[in-house]
Amino acid sequence: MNVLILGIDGYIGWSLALHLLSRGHTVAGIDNFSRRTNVGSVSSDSAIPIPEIGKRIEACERILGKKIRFYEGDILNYDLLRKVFSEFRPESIVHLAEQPSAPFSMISREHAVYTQHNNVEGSLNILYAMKEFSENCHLVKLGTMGEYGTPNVPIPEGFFEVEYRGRKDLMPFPRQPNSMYHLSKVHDSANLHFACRVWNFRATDVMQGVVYGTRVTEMTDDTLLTRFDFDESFGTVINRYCAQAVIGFPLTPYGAGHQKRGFIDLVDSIQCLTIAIEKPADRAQYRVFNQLDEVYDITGLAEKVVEASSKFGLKVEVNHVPNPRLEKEDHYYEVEHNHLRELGFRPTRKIEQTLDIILEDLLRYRERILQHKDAIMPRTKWVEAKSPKPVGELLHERLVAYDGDISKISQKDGLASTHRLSMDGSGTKA
Ligand code: NAD
Ligand code: USQ
Repeated sequence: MNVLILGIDGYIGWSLALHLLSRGHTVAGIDNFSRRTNVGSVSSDSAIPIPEIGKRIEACERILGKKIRFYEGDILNYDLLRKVFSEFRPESIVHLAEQPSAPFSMISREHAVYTQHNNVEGSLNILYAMKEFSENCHLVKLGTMGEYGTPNVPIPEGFFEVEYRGRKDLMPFPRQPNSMYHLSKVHDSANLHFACRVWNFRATDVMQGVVYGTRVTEMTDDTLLTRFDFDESFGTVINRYCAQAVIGFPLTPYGAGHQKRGFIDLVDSIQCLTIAIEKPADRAQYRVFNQLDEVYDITGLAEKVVEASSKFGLKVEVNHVPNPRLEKEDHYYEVEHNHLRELGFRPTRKIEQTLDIILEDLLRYRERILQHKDAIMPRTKWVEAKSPKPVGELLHERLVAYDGDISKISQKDGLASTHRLSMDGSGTKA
């Protein structure tokens, strides 16, 4: 199959490219290297050195005997998309080319605007390029589990059955994201759903959990490895913990540390995306996959990393730091994730095995992590310390306290001037 990977130079994009090639697919990719630039802008670098794209492609040809067709450029440039779509004629597109960091999107107004502009306009351009050149092409779009937030009910795969005033319908599950980045993905999902409903597109919207790991099996040589970030913006929690452990830096659960998230090994993320590509959605089908393997509490994860590190003679401490983000720190979290399993997904290995592999890989690059250790501690705050709690957060707390009965929320709860939603959906002033 002709697969076009948008964001091929990235953490997941490069890993996916190597795996798809090994399965006999023809792969082309686009990248504007913004990930490299953005990580540089927060004074950090990939712990694992990654050659520039020409050398990566050369290594791929030399070591794996496979060719990648690469287009340098920005997917915000529609003329570039015209050229790529008309030359390569993709049958499947995997869209990973977005600004993926929540903290980066929260640094300033400019970072928020950049993130949403890059992500939302980029995705729209893809939809219009599909409309112009390949309506039958299947789009696999990376969304994120964070689109849903952390509601106090189980999270279904995109849709849930609602009964309201005696009538039933299948509706999109509410999205309550916690950062400007996660919010950009919600806008993308709405646009994708629209394209499937109105233009009969076929699309899979992947609500992926946090990915961890250093490699996939095709990375048989160091020049084929993918990037690995550990700074406060671009490092994700397990990868950060491992990098911290390797340099003897205390692990940094934020706040109370009972935040729960869905996680997936890089190898399994690639396995799932491959399944989505090889078993595409039907015409006019908007398919949503919750792509994760296990749910972990972030302090429990820190303990797992401490244990794994001890096998390498590393003595590691855990030091909870004030939470720079506004998020629930102790909450209910249940996620349905059956669709990919029904299509054949089976997790490759246990997290303990992967932690060993990550630590072994990172120990070789300890000096590179040390060079950028100042980029580890969180500095980007969601709100300044003195800001009052946002009304949405207060409202949620009260709803939980009153078993979801909004009518019991009284003026005493400090929501007197809040514009409340009554149960029949009309707005009422408290
Ligand atoms: P990444 O930043 O490493 O990869 C994205 C790539 O796209 C980068 O190489 C970047 O340079 C490129 N890119 C960004 N904007 C572009 C543009 N306008 N034009 C051309 N290229 C552009 O990120 P990743 O970790 O590989 O994530 C890939 C996708 O998966 C993202 O959409 C991210 O939101 C999503 N995701 C990631 C994770 C995770 O834990 N890594 C989890 C859930 C979802
Ligand atoms: N966290 C810590 N300590 C750290 C880093 C993070 O406690 O040192 C906490 C965060 O506060 C959060 C959780 O760990 O509660 C996850 O944070 P993260 O940085 O690993 O993940 P997140 O910001 O949600 O973003 C990452 C990717 C993003 C992807 C998302 C999937 O950067 O691209 O969309 O994971 S998900 O979280 O399911 O939405």
